[in-house]
Amino acid sequence: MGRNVAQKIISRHLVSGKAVPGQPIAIKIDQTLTQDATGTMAYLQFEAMGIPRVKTKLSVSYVDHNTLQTGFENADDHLYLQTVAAKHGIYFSRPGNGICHQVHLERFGVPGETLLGSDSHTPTAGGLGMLAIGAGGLDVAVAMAGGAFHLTMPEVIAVELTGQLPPWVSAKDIILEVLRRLSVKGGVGKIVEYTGPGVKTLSVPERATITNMGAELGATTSIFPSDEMTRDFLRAQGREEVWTEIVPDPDATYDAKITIKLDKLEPLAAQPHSPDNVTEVSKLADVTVQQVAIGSCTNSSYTDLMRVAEILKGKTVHPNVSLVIAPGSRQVFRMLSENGALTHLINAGARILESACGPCIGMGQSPPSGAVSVRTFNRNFKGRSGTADAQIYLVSPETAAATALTGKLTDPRTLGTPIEIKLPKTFPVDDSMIIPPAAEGAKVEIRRGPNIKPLPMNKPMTEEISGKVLLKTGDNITTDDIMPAGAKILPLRSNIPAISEFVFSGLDPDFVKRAKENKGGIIVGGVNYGQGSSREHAALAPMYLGIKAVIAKSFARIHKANLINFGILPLTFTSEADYETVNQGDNLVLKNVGERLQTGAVITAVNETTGKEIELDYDLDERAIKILLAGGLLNYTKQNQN
Ligand code: MIC
Ligand code: SF4
Repeated sequence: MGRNVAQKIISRHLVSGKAVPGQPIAIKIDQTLTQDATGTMAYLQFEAMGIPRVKTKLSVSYVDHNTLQTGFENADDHLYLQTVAAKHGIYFSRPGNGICHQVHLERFGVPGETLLGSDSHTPTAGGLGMLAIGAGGLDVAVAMAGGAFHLTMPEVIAVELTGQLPPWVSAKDIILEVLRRLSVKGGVGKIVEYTGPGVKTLSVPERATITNMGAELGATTSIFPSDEMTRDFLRAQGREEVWTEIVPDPDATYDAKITIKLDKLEPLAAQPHSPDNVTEVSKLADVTVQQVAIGSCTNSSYTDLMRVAEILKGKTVHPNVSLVIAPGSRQVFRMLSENGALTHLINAGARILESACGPCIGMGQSPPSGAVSVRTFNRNFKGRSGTADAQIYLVSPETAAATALTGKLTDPRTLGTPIEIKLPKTFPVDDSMIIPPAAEGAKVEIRRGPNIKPLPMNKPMTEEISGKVLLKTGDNITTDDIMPAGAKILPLRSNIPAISEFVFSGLDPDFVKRAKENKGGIIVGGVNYGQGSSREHAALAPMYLGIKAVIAKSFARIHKANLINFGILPLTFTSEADYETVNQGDNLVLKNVGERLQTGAVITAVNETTGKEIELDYDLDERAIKILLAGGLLNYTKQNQN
């Protein structure tokens, strides 16, 4: 039987299990990436494993999230990351070199290989035909140590693209259309593979915009074939030798298929506060805008920013709009500077930021109270911008630039004659901001400033889990809700005792106090609990506060894996109606948990407050159960070493 692109790469990397949807599998990881906000924990975990040098083909550590350096914390982290990378065989991309996903696409991605990254947007490299998956830092540490990555074999669904994009409609509009159709949970347990004649009309950076935002579908990953377009891009980056063709067999099958007619697409926008709340930009012409932000790992490539520069050339930003632009990489920045496009941006009144995540993760540029901010980013969760009541819209670079000029959400088709920006034949390559590892790691001394605190460990699971329901949430709770980021909290990522003071702080400022008073407890959630970021701090900090279990209607993939890795039991309601019977403050008792997990029996929760009993389910394979019983993956790994 014919195979699709995802199945081909998985079968070449399969270490255990059968590649049948729903079955537990393990795959070999060729490359890893980390970024600084998740990386410090990942490397502390790697160090705890006692392995001198990474066993992957390539591992890269990027610094792109925490670059504000408002105190010593970020800089301490950077020094730790640089020295730990040099010691253990990891390439180090210095702050200023760009956003991990953009740089990885330019300089390191290899079609047909596997990439595991401690960032949910790692699937960006799927634009190159790589099987690129986001995971918690601990899973990435295990991969660096040579361990396989364990996951549930996803279904592979095809998104067939036909026709060609009309003028002023761009790759961002394609992924917004996919989000409109599939929703933020439509990709859970799935790989999204792009097929059809429309594929060859899209360049690698355009494909990468689409695979990047597959994270917002909750998908395991998204992938394009590796074809002549891929080869062109790699050639232009001086890396043609890593190219191989990977296309689906003519008789390849998929578990489901949707079709998008590119010629029928219009400029789209995701409205507040969810990436799947999508409508046509033309319907939003009345929305007055105070801020426009262009950049992030979704839309900060050379072609994206050149389009913006062409639109803004010779014009001035609307007097009521603040326009900020962050180029995705130093390569992009340099090209804009050398060809004069940067001058157009500056002349138009843009505020140019360094090449980093910046406002996407709330590191500066929070909009004014109640403001509308139009962004080319990938997430518009409430509060993520740093302004609790801001309204964030997600759009293409063309729509963002048009909007910056008028001060209203503007359909770029109103701009008139279309602009055409071609991918350059050669990109200027300069890897001097990527530091190769030391030849002799043993000689490198690791620098640990006061912000680098030791890793807290969990205890093995107890047979009885009991405690208060400390919080009951609604559906689609994000990891930004659980463990917020932003300029105040992000610098504490290497200091779990300090960062745990902010768990659920946006949603419920008293949560931490309650958790401490009760010495931990249980959280109750709705559908798709933990969507969004890969940050394991959303599991690690609750673990530190004594959270023993999360009972939800359903979970997002990465967050569920992170809960397991840190020994927090993820359970689901056998009947969703039972969600209604549990209230915040109720006391729950779960008996014989370990025994039940091992025998596959349902777990019963006795609600001591109401006297009611409810049944709880779990979707955990044998390995996950062993990890939970051990109190997390680090304990489990240690037990298995002895
Ligand atoms: C994000 O976009 O939320 C982040 C910040 O890149 C996260 C990682 C993190 O929280 O450090 C992600 O997407 O995984
Ligand atoms: Fe950085 Fe934003 Fe991309 Fe996350 S989504 S990696 S914060 S640019």
